[in-house]
Amino acid sequence: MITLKNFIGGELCDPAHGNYLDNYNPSIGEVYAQIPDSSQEDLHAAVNAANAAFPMWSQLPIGERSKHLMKLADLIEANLDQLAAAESQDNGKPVSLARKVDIPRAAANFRFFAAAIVNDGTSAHIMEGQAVNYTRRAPLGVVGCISPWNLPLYLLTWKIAPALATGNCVIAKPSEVTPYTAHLLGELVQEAGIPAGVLNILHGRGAGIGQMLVDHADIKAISFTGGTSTGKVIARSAAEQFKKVSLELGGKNPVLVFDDCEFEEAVATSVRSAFTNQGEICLCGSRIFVQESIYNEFKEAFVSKVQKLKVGDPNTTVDMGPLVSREHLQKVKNHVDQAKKQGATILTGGEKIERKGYYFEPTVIEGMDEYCAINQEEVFGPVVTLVPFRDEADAIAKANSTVYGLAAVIWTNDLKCAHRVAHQIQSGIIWVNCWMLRDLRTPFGGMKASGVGREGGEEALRFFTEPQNICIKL
Ligand code: TXE
Repeated sequence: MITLKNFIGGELCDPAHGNYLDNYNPSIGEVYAQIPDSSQEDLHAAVNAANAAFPMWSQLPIGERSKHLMKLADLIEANLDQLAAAESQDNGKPVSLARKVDIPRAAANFRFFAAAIVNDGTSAHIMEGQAVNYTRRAPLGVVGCISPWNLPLYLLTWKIAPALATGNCVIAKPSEVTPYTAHLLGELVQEAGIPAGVLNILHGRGAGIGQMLVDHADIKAISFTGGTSTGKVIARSAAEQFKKVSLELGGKNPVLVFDDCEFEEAVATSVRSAFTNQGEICLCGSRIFVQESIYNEFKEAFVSKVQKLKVGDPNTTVDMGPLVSREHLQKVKNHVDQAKKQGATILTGGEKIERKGYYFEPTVIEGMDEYCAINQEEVFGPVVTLVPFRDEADAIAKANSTVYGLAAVIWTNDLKCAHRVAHQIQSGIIWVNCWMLRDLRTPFGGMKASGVGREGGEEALRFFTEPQNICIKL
């Protein structure tokens, strides 16, 4: 049994009250670790450490801050094997995916923002003959970063990296469902020689330590990724103190397949965009709309590919591991059962896999219109629907028919159609003839119930700083 620790003031420490939560390995459904159930005392210690570190960290020359973060990126890469194994054990994702995507991306997050700050400038507005205005961008102080369980280290570092790079000190709260790599990150921060108190990591429940973090008066901003309903609670709490919030929430992303697309590529990538990471990525395309003229052909090719997906022990060569938790497995099953009751046709899958652990079959559903629950509610699992559409206008209406607006995929060889459709889809991210092709400089985030604000590149550097205009009379 592993006992994880909080990371406060540069030290790995036990929770003040000595309370712990069970942490499960989803591939076997057994407890393998105890994690701190942190309390106000732990939060106070972390806030004190962060406040004490802030003057030094925020005034460090940017070249020095950048070097610290580069060192951390190097250490993440050097510990790829251990981190990937931990991520897979904690979350259930195939270890091959963690090695290829999660851990390299965590290193890339630090490297990207470490480079960004040394290349960043600021703006000046000159009033000829009268005055010069320049914009100073100051760090906010101590900020909170709260992350979910689906891409644990990837998303935690996506927040921590820009926050630290811009000179803030951070209190991070990883998901209580997948805390292991955050614990290991604390060890690497020590090894990298990042000054004590600059990054603090508190484990525990969302409604417990998570909410305390949001409510603490010394926390100047909250960057959150997670469920839409949690986002609402956080936005409400933060509004009381006029705290800055960045919210990356759920999605119900449409994939539009036009009849002039590269067929094979559209089929293969749509399988990947539906089932990568067991469908537990906010960017997964869970509603596939296919033009009537190629609907049957697409369905046949798609289902046949899905049936070849290998599901099993994430330590072996598989396409999908187990879902993250027993509760989540049940939630996914309930969504599918409800769709069945409402008349859905299950083209493949639809059931739990009878074995130890939380496995669910890759599932393809048809026969439900865009307003049915299965096409409206975020399932966040290996479940995708197929729906035919008539023409461009119909495709756009169907794509926009949910409260969400995170990502969309368009498959067509008609460039004009791609632009026209992209401009009318209410989504923060549009991929044309590709999926998950990420450039860290681009704005990342959603419209409508998928979020508030954007992460990535300049957007993140702006979020974690306060602009101050300084006007000097000539
Ligand atoms: O998310 P939560 P969960 C969706 C997906 C999933 C659902 C719930 O549909 O089924 O959300 O997942 C912390 N104050 N996404 O339960 O609860 C919590 O401890 C402060 C979409 O994991 O939103 C965790 O660290 N913090 C998503 C983080 O918030 C609170 C990724 C996310 O937990 C808190 C994951 C509170 N009151 C799930 N309550 C995406 N868009 O990527 C919880 N937390």
